[in-house]
Order: sequence, then C-alpha cells, then structure tokens
Amino acid sequence: SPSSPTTSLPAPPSPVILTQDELKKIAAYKAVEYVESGMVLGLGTGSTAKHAVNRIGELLRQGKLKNIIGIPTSKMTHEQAVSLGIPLSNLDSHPVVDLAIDGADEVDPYLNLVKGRGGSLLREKMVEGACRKFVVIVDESKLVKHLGGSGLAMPVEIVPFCWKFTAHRLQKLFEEAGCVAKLRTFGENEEPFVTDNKNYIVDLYFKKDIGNLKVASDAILRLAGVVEHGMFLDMATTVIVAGELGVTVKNK
Ligand code: ABF
Repeated sequence: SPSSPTTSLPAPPSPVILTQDELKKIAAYKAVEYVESGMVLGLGTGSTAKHAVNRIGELLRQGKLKNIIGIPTSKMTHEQAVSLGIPLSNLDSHPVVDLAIDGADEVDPYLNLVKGRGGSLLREKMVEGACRKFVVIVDESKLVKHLGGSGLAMPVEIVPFCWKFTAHRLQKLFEEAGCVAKLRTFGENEEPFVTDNKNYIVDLYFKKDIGNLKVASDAILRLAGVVEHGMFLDMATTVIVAGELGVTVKNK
C-alpha cells in the first residue's frame, strides 16, 4: 500500500545552492545581453564586472559582437581587456559612452549605489557619469535599505597631502551619525592604499543613518582635499540582481 514503510519514493531533487561567485556571473551574463555591436562600452571593475568583461571578450572572439570599443574604469580592467583583445579607448576620444556595466557594494531601493570598496570609484564615476545607460550587476547580498547603513565602508578618495586633516574634517562632518574615518591600508605594515590616480582612500563608517544623501554628497565634495566619494546617486538606469530564486531586473 502507498503508506507501507517499505514503499520507496524517488528522492526529491536536491536544491542547487549557487555560490556568490556563480550569482555574480549570472547577473554579469544577463547584463551583457544589453550589449550591441558598434557600442562604446564602459567596462567596470571588481569580481562581478570581471565576468561581464570576460563574456564580452568571448562574444567578440566568437564574432557574435563586432566593433566594440571599451573604456576601462581601472588599470586592472584595462589589463584584463587587453588580454582578451577588446579594443580600448578613453573618455578624451569617446566622451559619450553607450552603455556601462559595473558592480556595486550597496544598492538602495531607489537604485542609488555605494561603490569604491574596490578602490576604483573615481574612474568609475567619470565613465559611468558619461554613459547613456548604466547597468549595475550585483548578487542579492548587496541590497540595502539605506546607503551607509550596513556598517560597511563609505569610501572617499582624497589627495595624500595632509590626509589626516582631511580625514578628520570628514569625520567631523558626520559627527552626529557617529562617523569614524579610517585611512585604507594594505599589508602587515599598513601602507596606505594608493588608487590608480595616486590618491588615498578614507573609509567612513557610520553608527547611524546619514540622512539626506544629496546633502551628504554635496558636503563631502565641498571639502578641499576630497577628490570624489563612492555614493553614486541617481546614476544607475538598471540594476540586475542575481539571487537564489532567480534574476531580478530593476529599472529606473
Ligand atoms: C567595483 O567593484 C566597485 O565600485 C565596487 O567597489 C566593487 C564591487 O565589487 P565586487 O563586484 O567584487 O563585489 O565596481
């Protein structure tokens, strides 16, 4: 009988658990579907964008994409694109970019972003600010309610000259939000991390909500010594989120 303890039923399919890197790749491949032959393309930086750049290289090699011109957002992506044979240019020669694809560290419900934990925020902001369409690719761990509210770094690129002074002023600016400003370092000797533009990065950590993002952005940019910050407000036109339950495409 069906209730007999000896009845053996086929085992249910075991759920496929995707790694974070597999989710990043899924989002990246989906974004590359927006790429058309002849486009000037902003090429992002980071472990998610890397998959998109690889895919573009692959489609070029297969002849499925033609006449692409890439504008890399970092020296690292420049090297990756060169190794894949993607023809490259820059904003001086191609000031209008058709489409940029890049990762992000945080995405809020209005598609505002925090970027720059990878250290490339200045070139990313220049390239992505010049594009007609900016597609952001993330796994679902990057979704937040409020930018800077995740207890993780809000990066600010500053000039090395008197960096302690600038870091202190940044911290003071957000005193009410319990801000702590830390110079980004690397290695055992805690050498300052130096960006592609030979600047430093100060990471801001907040204990409380920083309030109106536009106001915060303007206040940071008004400080002499600041080059750029990692809030990308109202820039993304599409965000592709890969999660365990599938891919979601959010449009502005
Ligand atoms: C870059 O890569 C950044 O602006 C952001 O800091 C980072 C996201 O990294 P990952 O895709 O490796 O999580 O786009």
